[in-house]
Amino acid sequence: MFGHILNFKLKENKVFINFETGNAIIEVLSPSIINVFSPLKYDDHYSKAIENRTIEKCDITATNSDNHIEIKTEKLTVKIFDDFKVDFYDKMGNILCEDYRENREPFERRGNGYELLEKEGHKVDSQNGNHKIEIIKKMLGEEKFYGLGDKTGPLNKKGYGYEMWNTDDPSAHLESHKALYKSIPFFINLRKNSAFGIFYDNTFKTYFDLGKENSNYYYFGSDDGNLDYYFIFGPEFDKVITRYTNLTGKTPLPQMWTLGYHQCRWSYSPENRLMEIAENLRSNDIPCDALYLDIDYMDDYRVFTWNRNAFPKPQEMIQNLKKDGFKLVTIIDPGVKKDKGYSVYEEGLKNNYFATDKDGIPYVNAVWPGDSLFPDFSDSKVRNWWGNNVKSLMDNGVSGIWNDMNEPASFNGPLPLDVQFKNDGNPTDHSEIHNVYGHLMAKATYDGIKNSTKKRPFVITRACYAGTQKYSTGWTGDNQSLWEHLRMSIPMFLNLGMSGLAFTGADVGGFGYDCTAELLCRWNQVGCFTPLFRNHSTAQSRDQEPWAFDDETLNISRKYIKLRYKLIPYLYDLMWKGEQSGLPVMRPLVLHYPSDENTYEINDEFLFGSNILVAPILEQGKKFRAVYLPKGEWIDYFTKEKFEGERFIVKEAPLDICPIYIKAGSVIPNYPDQSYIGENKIDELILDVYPGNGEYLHYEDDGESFNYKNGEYNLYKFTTENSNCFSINIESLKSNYSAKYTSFKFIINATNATSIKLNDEFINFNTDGSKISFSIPAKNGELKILS
Ligand code: MIG
Repeated sequence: MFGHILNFKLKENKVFINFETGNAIIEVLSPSIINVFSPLKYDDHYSKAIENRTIEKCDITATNSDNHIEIKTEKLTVKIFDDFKVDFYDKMGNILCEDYRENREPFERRGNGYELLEKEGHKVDSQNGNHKIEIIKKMLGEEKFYGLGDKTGPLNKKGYGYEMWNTDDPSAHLESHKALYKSIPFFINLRKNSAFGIFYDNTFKTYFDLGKENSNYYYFGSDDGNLDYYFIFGPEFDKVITRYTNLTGKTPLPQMWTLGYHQCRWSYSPENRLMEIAENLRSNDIPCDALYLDIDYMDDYRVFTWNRNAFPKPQEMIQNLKKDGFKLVTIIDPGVKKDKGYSVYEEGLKNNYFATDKDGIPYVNAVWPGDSLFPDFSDSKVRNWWGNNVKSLMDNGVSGIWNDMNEPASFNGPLPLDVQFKNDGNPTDHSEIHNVYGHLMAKATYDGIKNSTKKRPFVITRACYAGTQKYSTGWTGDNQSLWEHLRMSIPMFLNLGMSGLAFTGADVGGFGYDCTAELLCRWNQVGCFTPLFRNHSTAQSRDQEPWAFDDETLNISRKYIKLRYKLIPYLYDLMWKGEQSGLPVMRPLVLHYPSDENTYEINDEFLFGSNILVAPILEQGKKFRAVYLPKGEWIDYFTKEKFEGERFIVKEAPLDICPIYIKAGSVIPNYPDQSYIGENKIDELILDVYPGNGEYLHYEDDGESFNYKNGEYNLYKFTTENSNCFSINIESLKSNYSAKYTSFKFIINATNATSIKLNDEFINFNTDGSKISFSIPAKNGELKILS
């Protein structure tokens, strides 16, 4: 590619290299993060994913070896050869990642009748062509690949090829789909207990092939943009995610209510239908925090308007819903109806806020409102304007915004690649903006909500790029009421989580097609552990609310929605911890057990944090399944049976049972029953304890404001130890939020006690089968369970 190395120079944290026909920069962002860059299109990064490019000061050397340049940090050695071949070694000299020196050699597709097949309507997969930028890495053996956002198919992406081009494909999502709504060009490579990640920060259409066309190498590439990727070393698996999110941002702590159950449908309209849903939720004793308005609440699909026939007094209606504990979330599409006199259109037009064709004429395509214009979210002025429009909805009392159709989707064919965007002074076209269109719309929405409410914004978006997690949650788009889609959602969530998006969810029950009673039961059992827990379905599909089938379905749905509410403080803790670590809520087993090969390909189980393992039933009629338990002792959540890990067990799971296991040594904070978050002030925190050795941090704050950023929160540490007797140490690490718990109610599972001491004084307790329980003031102390 670049010819011979001519010379190089180390300046601060960068090594500038001149080749015969190109130049490059190797930049050390930290001892474990190296940026490999060549300004093929632009002189700088202009990253849409990385907002705070922080450089960690560290020791760097760059020396000339006979045929290469050698750059060393405390953790890595990077060797750069002629033709800009780059190899990475750990400090012991083990190869981690090596550029492939041969040419690509794709397998051959044999057979005739290519045209006929296509004519007959078959999708014929063509070979990925050659690309202007191609980074080809040698397959060293035993690699597993994870990440890449919302791609379909199994957890481990080895042997598959994908594209990054945000796509709204209304057909049923299959393993063969190359792209869906999100483009997150980041993957993790795990080999022999040593992991690294690669983030290819390029927003043009991008290709990933992880050993599909040839098992000797894997590659990524694109036809435009810069050569710009980050090598992110672990070697620990979880550190790769932490470091990737140090670059692209963490999923922030949300308002607590957003973690409740959400009920949605296309569409709850008019107002009395919405109110009927609200009443049904309460009368059926289904806890719920959020209701949604899909596109029909608008006046003829004009964004930021209300259909006053269906919703005559939105503000009053929203206030009434709030009295009953419901928040309202409204959908917003990017397309602005081309319509004289409509203020959003007129204002956008006057200020040149819309994307244009090459002649500067606003580009028109059809979406729900008919002919529409597309806001140029690449421009900060437009984002501010959009944010102010969002503010008008928030001022009406709306609590969150749901961004749809922001790939962007369009009815009259896709937006041409030469549609023009202003891009804050670096004008460019759709080929560069497409994959960040939804990302930038989410940013505009986040900022608009934050400015108007001063609370933690709640945004849901369909299209994403790397880093969208800073602004928005993501849902997986138009799935269908198919068992296959329930099954597929699990590796999808896990890979999204490893790609930085900790707050995701799928339409529970399935969007397209008609749900069945059994499918809804099993889907709620998964939804219970999905950070975004929203039941949603399309227009014309059968009703899919928990009461829409029969009593059994209602009871089972209620059981798991209530379990979710019980686990809210645990989930909230995970979000708070995730804001620092970047670790997702739903985790593949490999994330915590990367040296256990049995975990590498588990597609149908996941960890909810590190303490809870969920092994849902994902097939119709199935009443049992094999469950893999990793190292350690695990306790069946419902039966309290104990199991030693590192083995498979068979678990019976009638329709009302989702197999759940708690790691010994866990302290799981629980809330009492509530119909919505904040219904009651929680004075007594319940601590569900599973004896063993462990440590747990519990976080408490006001659940909505940014005051926690100024230290207004409480932090409790629970340390459990199982030696002579089982003991729990309670320690307050921080105590700056004043409305705090007054007492702790401990439930200690799978334990017998003759007596219990708190700081050496005997206390009263109840015994119930193999469980004991007692309440104590919420203070520091040492508990001893004596048996
Ligand atoms: O063309 O707003 O994915 O959740 O209900 C369909 C109507 C547009 C697609 C979204 C879906 C939403 C629907 N939307």
